[in-house]
Amino acid sequence: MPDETPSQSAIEALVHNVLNGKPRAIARAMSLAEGRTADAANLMAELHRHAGRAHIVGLTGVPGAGKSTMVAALTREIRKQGKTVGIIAIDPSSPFSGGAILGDRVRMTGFADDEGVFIRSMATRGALGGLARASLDTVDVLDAAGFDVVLIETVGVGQDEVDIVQAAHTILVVSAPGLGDEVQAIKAGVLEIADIHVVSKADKPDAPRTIQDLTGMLHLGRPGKGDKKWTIPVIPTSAETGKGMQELSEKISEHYVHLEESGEMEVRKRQILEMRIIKTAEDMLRERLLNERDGKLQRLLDQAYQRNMDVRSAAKNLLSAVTGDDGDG
Ligand SMILES: Nc1nc2c(ncn2[C@@H]2O[C@H](COP(=O)(O)OP(=O)(O)O)[C@@H](O)[C@H]2O)c(=O)[nH]1
Ligand SMILES: [Mg+2]
Repeated sequence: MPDETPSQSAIEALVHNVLNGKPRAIARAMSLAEGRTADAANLMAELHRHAGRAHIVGLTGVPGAGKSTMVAALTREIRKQGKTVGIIAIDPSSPFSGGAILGDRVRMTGFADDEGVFIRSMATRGALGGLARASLDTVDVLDAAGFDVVLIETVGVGQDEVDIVQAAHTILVVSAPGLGDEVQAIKAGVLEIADIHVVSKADKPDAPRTIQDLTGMLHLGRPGKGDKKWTIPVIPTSAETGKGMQELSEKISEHYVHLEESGEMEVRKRQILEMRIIKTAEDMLRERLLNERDGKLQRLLDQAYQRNMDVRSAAKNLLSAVTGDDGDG
Protein backbone atom coordinates (compact mmCIF):
# COMPACT_ATOMS: atom_id res chain seq x y z
CA MET A 1 0.00 0.00 0.00
CA PRO A 2 1.38 3.42 -0.94
CA ASP A 3 0.57 5.14 2.33
CA GLU A 4 2.01 2.39 4.52
CA THR A 5 5.40 4.02 4.92
CA PRO A 6 4.38 7.50 6.15
CA SER A 7 1.81 5.95 8.45
CA GLN A 8 4.42 3.59 9.84
CA SER A 9 6.88 6.40 10.54
CA ALA A 10 4.11 8.45 12.16
CA ILE A 11 3.42 5.50 14.44
CA GLU A 12 7.11 5.22 15.26
CA ALA A 13 7.24 8.89 16.21
CA LEU A 14 4.13 8.45 18.32
CA VAL A 15 5.60 5.44 20.11
CA HIS A 16 8.80 7.38 20.77
CA ASN A 17 6.85 10.25 22.35
CA VAL A 18 4.64 7.92 24.39
CA LEU A 19 7.71 6.18 25.78
CA ASN A 20 9.03 9.60 26.73
CA GLY A 21 5.83 10.32 28.59
CA LYS A 22 4.62 13.18 26.39
CA PRO A 23 1.01 13.85 27.44
CA ARG A 24 -0.31 14.75 24.00
CA ALA A 25 1.22 11.63 22.49
CA ILE A 26 -0.27 9.53 25.27
CA ALA A 27 -3.72 10.99 24.65
CA ARG A 28 -3.38 10.43 20.90
CA ALA A 29 -2.16 6.87 21.40
CA MET A 30 -5.09 6.14 23.69
CA SER A 31 -7.60 7.37 21.12
CA LEU A 32 -5.95 5.17 18.52
CA ALA A 33 -5.83 2.21 20.91
CA GLU A 34 -9.55 2.42 21.47
CA GLY A 35 -10.12 1.82 17.80
CA ARG A 36 -9.37 -1.15 15.58
CA THR A 37 -7.43 0.30 12.69
CA ALA A 38 -4.22 -1.12 11.27
CA ASP A 39 -2.42 1.85 12.86
CA ALA A 40 -3.83 0.86 16.22
CA ALA A 41 -2.56 -2.70 15.75
CA ASN A 42 0.94 -1.47 14.88
CA LEU A 43 0.95 0.94 17.77
CA MET A 44 -0.14 -1.67 20.30
CA ALA A 45 2.41 -4.15 18.99
CA GLU A 46 5.19 -1.64 19.68
CA LEU A 47 3.85 -0.52 23.04
CA HIS A 48 3.25 -4.03 24.29
CA ARG A 49 6.99 -4.64 24.35
CA HIS A 50 7.48 -1.70 26.70
CA ALA A 51 4.53 -2.36 28.98
CA GLY A 52 4.41 -4.73 31.94
CA ARG A 53 6.09 -2.62 34.60
CA ALA A 54 3.20 -0.65 36.08
CA HIS A 55 1.30 -1.73 39.15
CA ILE A 56 -2.28 -1.88 37.93
CA VAL A 57 -4.84 -1.21 40.61
CA GLY A 58 -8.56 -1.56 39.98
CA LEU A 59 -11.29 0.12 42.00
CA THR A 60 -14.86 -1.02 41.81
CA GLY A 61 -18.08 -0.48 43.73
CA VAL A 62 -21.62 0.71 43.20
CA PRO A 63 -22.26 4.20 41.80
CA GLY A 64 -21.87 6.81 44.53
CA ALA A 65 -19.61 4.61 46.63
CA GLY A 66 -16.93 7.29 46.52
CA LYS A 67 -14.56 5.75 43.96
CA SER A 68 -13.72 8.90 42.01
CA THR A 69 -13.12 10.84 45.20
CA MET A 70 -10.91 8.04 46.44
CA VAL A 71 -8.96 7.91 43.18
CA ALA A 72 -8.12 11.60 43.66
CA ALA A 73 -7.14 11.16 47.32
CA LEU A 74 -5.15 8.04 46.60
CA THR A 75 -3.37 9.72 43.71
CA ARG A 76 -2.28 12.52 46.04
CA GLU A 77 -0.99 9.91 48.48
CA ILE A 78 0.93 7.97 45.82
CA ARG A 79 2.40 11.20 44.42
CA LYS A 80 3.81 11.92 47.88
CA GLN A 81 5.90 8.78 47.49
CA GLY A 82 7.26 10.23 44.26
CA LYS A 83 5.48 7.71 42.06
CA THR A 84 3.57 8.69 38.93
CA VAL A 85 -0.07 7.79 38.43
CA GLY A 86 -2.14 7.08 35.32
CA ILE A 87 -5.90 7.02 35.76
CA ILE A 88 -8.57 5.42 33.61
CA ALA A 89 -12.15 6.07 34.64
CA ILE A 90 -14.76 3.95 32.95
CA ASP A 91 -18.05 5.64 33.39
CA PRO A 92 -21.19 4.04 32.04
CA SER A 93 -23.49 6.82 33.12
CA SER A 94 -22.45 9.37 30.58
CA PRO A 95 -20.71 9.11 27.23
CA PHE A 96 -19.62 12.76 27.29
CA SER A 97 -19.59 14.31 30.70
CA GLY A 98 -18.81 11.32 32.87
CA GLY A 99 -15.12 11.79 32.63
CA ALA A 100 -15.39 15.52 32.99
CA ILE A 101 -16.84 15.04 36.45
CA LEU A 102 -13.73 13.21 37.55
CA GLY A 103 -11.58 15.57 35.51
CA ASP A 104 -13.02 18.62 37.23
CA ARG A 105 -12.67 17.11 40.62
CA VAL A 106 -9.11 16.09 40.01
CA ARG A 107 -8.37 19.50 38.55
CA MET A 108 -9.75 21.09 41.67
CA THR A 109 -7.43 18.97 43.72
CA GLY A 110 -4.54 20.30 41.74
CA PHE A 111 -3.36 17.66 39.28
CA ALA A 112 -3.80 19.79 36.19
CA ASP A 113 -0.21 21.03 36.28
CA ASP A 114 1.23 17.75 37.48
CA GLU A 115 2.94 15.85 34.65
CA GLY A 116 3.14 12.85 36.96
CA VAL A 117 -0.60 12.34 36.69
CA PHE A 118 -2.52 11.46 33.54
CA ILE A 119 -6.29 11.13 33.54
CA ARG A 120 -8.42 9.52 30.88
CA SER A 121 -12.08 8.76 30.96
CA MET A 122 -13.80 6.28 28.73
CA ALA A 123 -17.44 6.00 27.90
CA THR A 124 -18.93 2.55 27.95
CA ARG A 125 -21.34 3.40 25.21
CA GLY A 126 -19.87 3.44 21.76
CA ALA A 127 -17.32 0.75 22.51
CA LEU A 128 -19.51 -1.71 20.57
CA GLY A 129 -19.14 -4.43 23.14
CA GLY A 130 -15.38 -4.18 22.98
CA LEU A 131 -15.07 -2.16 26.16
CA ALA A 132 -12.79 -4.54 28.01
CA ARG A 133 -10.50 -4.90 25.02
CA ALA A 134 -10.38 -1.16 24.38
CA SER A 135 -9.85 -0.07 27.96
CA LEU A 136 -7.16 -2.65 28.65
CA ASP A 137 -5.31 -1.49 25.54
CA THR A 138 -5.37 2.03 26.96
CA VAL A 139 -3.93 0.66 30.20
CA ASP A 140 -1.03 -0.66 28.12
CA VAL A 141 -0.45 2.85 26.78
CA LEU A 142 -0.10 4.28 30.29
CA ASP A 143 2.04 1.33 31.33
CA ALA A 144 4.38 1.79 28.38
CA ALA A 145 4.50 5.53 29.06
CA GLY A 146 6.14 4.64 32.35
CA PHE A 147 3.48 5.43 34.92
CA ASP A 148 4.34 3.59 38.13
CA VAL A 149 0.75 3.00 39.14
CA VAL A 150 -2.29 2.78 36.89
CA LEU A 151 -5.65 3.21 38.62
CA ILE A 152 -8.74 1.90 36.87
CA GLU A 153 -12.11 3.01 38.17
CA THR A 154 -15.12 0.98 37.10
CA VAL A 155 -18.64 0.75 38.39
CA GLY A 156 -19.23 -2.73 39.72
CA VAL A 157 -22.06 -3.60 37.39
CA GLY A 158 -21.97 -5.51 34.15
CA GLN A 159 -19.68 -8.26 32.96
CA ASP A 160 -17.43 -5.91 31.02
CA GLU A 161 -16.72 -3.81 34.09
CA VAL A 162 -16.00 -6.88 36.19
CA ASP A 163 -13.67 -8.19 33.48
CA ILE A 164 -11.86 -4.87 33.38
CA VAL A 165 -11.29 -4.65 37.11
CA GLN A 166 -10.20 -8.29 37.12
CA ALA A 167 -7.40 -7.27 34.79
CA ALA A 168 -5.81 -5.34 37.66
CA HIS A 169 -3.04 -6.81 39.78
CA THR A 170 -4.63 -5.42 42.93
CA ILE A 171 -8.39 -5.09 43.25
CA LEU A 172 -10.05 -2.65 45.62
CA VAL A 173 -13.74 -3.05 46.32
CA VAL A 174 -15.24 0.16 47.66
CA SER A 175 -18.33 0.12 49.87
CA ALA A 176 -19.99 3.16 51.39
CA PRO A 177 -22.34 3.54 54.35
CA GLY A 178 -25.83 4.81 53.72
CA LEU A 179 -26.40 3.34 50.32
CA GLY A 180 -29.19 1.14 51.56
CA ASP A 181 -27.82 -2.26 50.84
CA GLU A 182 -26.08 -4.02 53.70
CA VAL A 183 -23.31 -5.63 51.77
CA GLN A 184 -23.17 -3.83 48.45
CA ALA A 185 -20.25 -5.88 47.23
CA ILE A 186 -22.39 -9.02 47.23
CA LYS A 187 -25.12 -7.34 45.28
CA ALA A 188 -22.62 -6.09 42.73
CA GLY A 189 -21.07 -9.55 42.58
CA VAL A 190 -17.60 -8.27 43.41
CA LEU A 191 -17.15 -9.39 47.03
CA GLU A 192 -15.01 -12.36 46.01
CA ILE A 193 -12.64 -10.48 43.78
CA ALA A 194 -11.34 -8.02 46.38
CA ASP A 195 -7.73 -8.01 47.50
CA ILE A 196 -8.51 -5.02 49.68
CA HIS A 197 -11.91 -3.91 50.92
CA VAL A 198 -12.30 -0.20 51.42
CA VAL A 199 -15.13 1.40 53.34
CA SER A 200 -15.40 4.99 52.15
CA LYS A 201 -17.09 7.91 53.92
CA ALA A 202 -15.88 6.68 57.30
CA ASP A 203 -16.78 10.13 58.61
CA LYS A 204 -20.44 9.15 58.41
CA PRO A 205 -22.20 7.90 61.55
CA ASP A 206 -23.34 4.61 59.99
CA ALA A 207 -19.85 3.68 58.77
CA PRO A 208 -19.08 1.27 61.66
CA ARG A 209 -22.07 -0.82 60.63
CA THR A 210 -20.81 -1.14 57.06
CA ILE A 211 -17.36 -2.08 58.32
CA GLN A 212 -18.87 -4.64 60.69
CA ASP A 213 -21.07 -6.21 58.01
CA LEU A 214 -18.15 -6.53 55.66
CA THR A 215 -15.75 -7.87 58.27
CA GLY A 216 -18.38 -10.36 59.37
CA MET A 217 -18.84 -11.50 55.82
CA LEU A 218 -15.09 -12.01 55.39
CA HIS A 219 -14.91 -14.04 58.58
CA LEU A 220 -17.67 -16.27 57.33
CA GLY A 221 -15.08 -17.39 54.84
CA ARG A 222 -17.02 -16.41 51.79
CA PRO A 223 -14.48 -14.64 49.66
CA GLY A 224 -10.98 -15.36 48.53
CA LYS A 225 -9.65 -16.26 45.14
CA GLY A 226 -7.17 -18.90 46.11
CA ASP A 227 -4.41 -16.57 47.26
CA LYS A 228 -4.19 -18.08 50.73
CA LYS A 229 -1.14 -16.15 51.85
CA TRP A 230 -2.84 -12.78 51.63
CA THR A 231 -5.20 -11.62 54.36
CA ILE A 232 -7.90 -9.42 52.85
CA PRO A 233 -8.07 -6.25 54.93
CA VAL A 234 -11.02 -3.92 55.45
CA ILE A 235 -9.79 -0.32 55.47
CA PRO A 236 -12.02 2.58 56.48
CA THR A 237 -11.24 5.83 54.69
CA SER A 238 -12.63 9.31 54.55
CA ALA A 239 -11.99 11.83 51.84
CA GLU A 240 -13.38 14.46 54.21
CA THR A 241 -10.89 13.90 57.01
CA GLY A 242 -8.17 12.11 55.06
CA LYS A 243 -8.47 9.15 57.41
CA GLY A 244 -7.12 5.85 56.12
CA MET A 245 -5.72 7.14 52.84
CA GLN A 246 -2.09 6.63 53.83
CA GLU A 247 -2.87 3.21 55.24
CA LEU A 248 -4.67 2.32 52.02
CA SER A 249 -1.77 3.40 49.84
CA GLU A 250 0.61 1.40 52.05
CA LYS A 251 -1.61 -1.67 51.78
CA ILE A 252 -1.60 -1.35 48.01
CA SER A 253 2.21 -1.29 48.00
CA GLU A 254 2.26 -4.18 50.44
CA HIS A 255 0.02 -6.19 48.15
CA TYR A 256 2.36 -5.51 45.25
CA VAL A 257 5.32 -6.82 47.25
CA HIS A 258 3.25 -9.83 48.25
CA LEU A 259 2.36 -10.58 44.63
CA GLU A 260 5.99 -10.37 43.55
CA GLU A 261 7.40 -12.40 46.43
CA SER A 262 4.78 -15.15 46.42
CA GLY A 263 4.93 -15.73 42.68
CA GLU A 264 1.26 -14.77 42.43
CA MET A 265 2.11 -11.84 40.14
CA GLU A 266 3.17 -14.16 37.37
CA VAL A 267 0.00 -16.20 37.80
CA ARG A 268 -2.15 -13.08 37.59
CA LYS A 269 -0.29 -11.55 34.68
CA ARG A 270 -0.77 -14.76 32.71
CA GLN A 271 -4.48 -14.86 33.58
CA ILE A 272 -4.88 -11.24 32.55
CA LEU A 273 -3.13 -11.80 29.22
CA GLU A 274 -5.22 -14.87 28.57
CA MET A 275 -8.38 -12.89 29.18
CA ARG A 276 -7.16 -10.07 26.96
CA ILE A 277 -6.26 -12.37 24.10
CA ILE A 278 -9.70 -13.96 24.23
CA LYS A 279 -11.43 -10.57 24.49
CA THR A 280 -9.47 -9.24 21.55
CA ALA A 281 -10.23 -12.31 19.45
CA GLU A 282 -13.91 -11.92 20.33
CA ASP A 283 -13.72 -8.30 19.33
CA MET A 284 -12.19 -9.18 15.96
CA LEU A 285 -14.73 -11.91 15.40
CA ARG A 286 -17.63 -9.66 16.30
CA GLU A 287 -16.46 -7.07 13.83
CA ARG A 288 -16.21 -9.63 11.06
CA LEU A 289 -19.65 -10.98 11.86
CA LEU A 290 -21.12 -7.51 11.69
CA ASN A 291 -19.40 -6.99 8.36
CA GLU A 292 -21.43 -9.90 7.03
CA ARG A 293 -24.70 -8.32 8.04
CA ASP A 294 -25.63 -7.29 4.51
CA GLY A 295 -24.01 -10.20 2.76
CA LYS A 296 -23.76 -13.79 3.85
CA LEU A 297 -25.94 -13.27 6.90
CA GLN A 298 -28.89 -12.10 4.78
CA ARG A 299 -28.76 -15.24 2.67
CA LEU A 300 -28.56 -17.47 5.73
CA LEU A 301 -31.34 -15.51 7.32
CA ASP A 302 -33.55 -16.07 4.28
CA GLN A 303 -32.94 -19.78 4.48
CA ALA A 304 -33.61 -19.88 8.20
CA TYR A 305 -36.78 -17.86 7.73
CA GLN A 306 -38.03 -20.34 5.16
CA ARG A 307 -37.13 -23.11 7.62
CA ASN A 308 -34.69 -24.54 5.13
CA MET A 309 -31.88 -24.14 7.58
CA ASP A 310 -31.76 -24.26 11.38
CA VAL A 311 -30.21 -21.56 13.51
CA ARG A 312 -27.14 -23.54 14.54
CA SER A 313 -26.31 -24.53 11.01
CA ALA A 314 -26.72 -20.93 9.90
CA ALA A 315 -24.39 -19.80 12.68
CA LYS A 316 -21.83 -22.43 11.71
CA ASN A 317 -22.02 -21.29 8.11
CA LEU A 318 -21.57 -17.69 9.12
CA LEU A 319 -18.58 -18.56 11.30
CA SER A 320 -16.82 -20.47 8.59
CA ALA A 321 -17.51 -17.59 6.20
CA VAL A 322 -15.78 -15.07 8.46
CA THR A 323 -12.97 -17.27 9.74
CA GLY A 324 -12.43 -19.03 6.42
CA ASP A 325 -9.16 -19.24 4.59
CA ASP A 326 -8.45 -15.51 4.55
CA GLY A 327 -5.85 -15.86 7.29
CA ASP A 328 -5.41 -12.87 9.59
CA GLY A 329 -7.17 -10.62 7.09
N1 LIG B 1 -18.99 12.36 53.64
C1 LIG B 1 -18.26 11.88 52.67
N2 LIG B 1 -18.72 11.94 51.40
C2 LIG B 1 -17.95 11.43 50.42
C3 LIG B 1 -16.68 10.83 50.69
N3 LIG B 1 -16.18 10.38 49.53
C4 LIG B 1 -17.07 10.70 48.56
N4 LIG B 1 -18.14 11.33 49.09
C5 LIG B 1 -19.31 11.85 48.36
O1 LIG B 1 -20.03 10.76 47.78
C6 LIG B 1 -20.56 11.12 46.51
C7 LIG B 1 -20.13 10.13 45.45
O2 LIG B 1 -18.72 10.19 45.29
P1 LIG B 1 -17.98 9.73 43.97
O3 LIG B 1 -16.54 9.76 44.28
O4 LIG B 1 -18.46 10.50 42.80
O5 LIG B 1 -18.50 8.23 43.87
P2 LIG B 1 -18.35 7.17 42.65
O6 LIG B 1 -19.65 7.18 41.93
O7 LIG B 1 -18.15 5.86 43.34
O8 LIG B 1 -17.20 7.58 41.82
C8 LIG B 1 -20.07 12.53 46.23
O9 LIG B 1 -21.11 13.43 46.55
C9 LIG B 1 -18.91 12.70 47.17
O10 LIG B 1 -18.70 14.03 47.55
C10 LIG B 1 -16.24 10.78 52.06
O11 LIG B 1 -15.17 10.28 52.39
N5 LIG B 1 -17.06 11.31 52.98
MG1 LIG C 1 -16.98 7.82 39.71
